[in-house]
Amino acid sequence: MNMLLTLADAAPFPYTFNPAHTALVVIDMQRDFIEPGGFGASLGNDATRLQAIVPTVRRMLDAWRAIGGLVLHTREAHRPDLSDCPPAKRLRGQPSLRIGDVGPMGRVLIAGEPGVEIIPELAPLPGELVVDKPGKGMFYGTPVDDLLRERGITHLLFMGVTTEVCVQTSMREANDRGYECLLIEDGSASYFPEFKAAALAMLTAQGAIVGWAARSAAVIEAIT
Ligand code: C5J
Repeated sequence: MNMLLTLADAAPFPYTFNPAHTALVVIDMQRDFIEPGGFGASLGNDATRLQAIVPTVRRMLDAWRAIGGLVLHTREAHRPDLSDCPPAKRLRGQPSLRIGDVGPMGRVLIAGEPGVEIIPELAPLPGELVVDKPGKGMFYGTPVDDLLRERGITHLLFMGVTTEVCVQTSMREANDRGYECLLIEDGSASYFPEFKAAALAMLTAQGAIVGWAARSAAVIEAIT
């Protein structure tokens, strides 16, 4: 679909994008964050909180795939030898399982382990981009910028988890690189609802200082 579309109800003001130059970004919808027994749960979080957005993310993905739009999935994942995991990240806090430890879904946040996989309902399709990232943001230590620029992508629509950590960090990194970013608010979740609300307010404040926000229904209506 190669045409300019406008989401009139986006916050803080209408957002215009051309799907041909826009990627739908799905951040870290991995078993390690979404399912009990993974990294998210090992930090003391209620992983079921994140499951609520799965049908919305799937609906948005289906609509975007139907118009042939580019999809980028990210996974927070480290090398098996942990050479890309700073000790400060591994040793922070008092989780019951640290990155690299063996848990119910294999080694926590290690590439290739079952827990790192994207949940089956949202599994990437052939031709979609899948990028492992060692940090919270999707640009740090990854080829994401090149992958997007060589495909002519200028606009990014974000979904995924968690809103205030990996989604917000990725959106801020993208904004600094000149991408026009929008958060699909009901396609993103946090273990802490109040953090999601605060992130949404921060991102869109001061005239879209980081970007825009809109609901999935508005995006789906615009593209169908
Ligand atoms: C976290 C993420 N919360 N994907 N990762 O550690 O947001």
